Amino acid sequence: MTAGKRRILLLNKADLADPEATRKWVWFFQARGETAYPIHALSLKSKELLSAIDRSVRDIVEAAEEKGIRKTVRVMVIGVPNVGKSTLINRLRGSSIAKTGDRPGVTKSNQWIHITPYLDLLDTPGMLWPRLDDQLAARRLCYIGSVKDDVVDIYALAISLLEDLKASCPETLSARFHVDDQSAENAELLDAVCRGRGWLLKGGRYDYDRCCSVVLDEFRSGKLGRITLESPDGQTGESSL
Ligand SMILES: Nc1nc2c(ncn2[C@@H]2O[C@H](COP(=O)(O)OP(=O)(O)OP(=O)(O)O)[C@@H](O)[C@H]2O)c(=O)[nH]1
Ligand SMILES: [Mg+2]
Repeated sequence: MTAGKRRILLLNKADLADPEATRKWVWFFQARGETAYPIHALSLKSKELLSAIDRSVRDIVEAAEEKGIRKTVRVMVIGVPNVGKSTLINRLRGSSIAKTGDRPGVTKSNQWIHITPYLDLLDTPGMLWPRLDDQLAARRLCYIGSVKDDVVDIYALAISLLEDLKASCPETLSARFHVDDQSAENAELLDAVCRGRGWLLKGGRYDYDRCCSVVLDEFRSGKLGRITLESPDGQTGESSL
């Protein structure tokens, strides 16, 4: 979709990401001749981004102006579901014109939104690859809430997230979930978290539903720390999975 088109790369939800990993991603894109802007759409200062858009199309606008035409710049905002595309547009517009929500698939169709008299943004539904053969990438998209929870096995997803956390930031498991037995594996991790947080049902059974949804929610909302799932060098740092 972007072939032959100018693009501005935004790394949104930077407030949830490991700052060191974000820096590495910025260098990675810089080495490829592209500028990537880490942003926090909810508190973005619109001026900087509007200037970046302005800079990237100035030559086209000026060429048109020489012919006496005042061009309206039209920009498509694209990305995987739930990354904050509509939130960003609302922030730039200064009002809640685009529907947003804490789940994927909120924007259902394309919608042009006027930002300034000479800038329109197209809000688009989040897109995923038609097939994802890379199981690790698919799992990570599920962790971040880009895939609807009701089409995945939440139980298996929460277990694999806990396994990943145990491997890369075990202190999170003890600090947040009070799991002290680091030898727990697979489904035992859910038991350990239920015990640690006291999520028990009548009769002393573990409340797995609550456990799975809280583990995923706390990860997605940053309560488990600023975590980045992928680093450009493929390495995982202390606060990366
Ligand atoms: N922490 C954090 N949350 C954000 C940020 N930007 C957006 N959000 C939240 O992320 C959720 C998804 O935002 P949307 O703007 O609806 O995402 P979208 O990309 O338009 O999603 P779809 O339309 O479903 O593809 C909302 O709960 C937002 O409040 C950000 O920079 N940081
Ligand atoms: Mg949207």
